[in-house]
Amino acid sequence: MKTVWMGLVACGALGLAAQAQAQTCAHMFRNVNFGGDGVVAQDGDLVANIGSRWNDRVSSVTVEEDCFLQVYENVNFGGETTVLVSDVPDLMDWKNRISSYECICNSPGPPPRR
Ligand SMILES: [Ca+2]
Repeated sequence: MKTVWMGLVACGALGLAAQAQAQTCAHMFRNVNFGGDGVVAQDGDLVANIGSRWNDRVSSVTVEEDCFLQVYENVNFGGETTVLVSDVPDLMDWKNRISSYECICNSPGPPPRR
């Protein structure tokens, strides 16, 4: 009796390689000039409530290349909103105000405004 091996192993390896790895989209920091502790936004994050630890406490942000960070004044993407496309060492008007956000990379444009 003969044993025949097919290419099943090769197919499995290709499937794993195609699995996209989460990409960092932006960092938000407690203090200006990227100081204090921070929270990381991943590509594709849609966060309706930044949480009590961070609500109205973000003071500066860094945004990765080819990424957009859209921030909102209120939870559930409410109130005023703005799109950040590069590092901001002092959010000024937006300091201690962000309550929800979305972050997206390698998109032809910023996320649609709600
Ligand atoms: Ca707020």
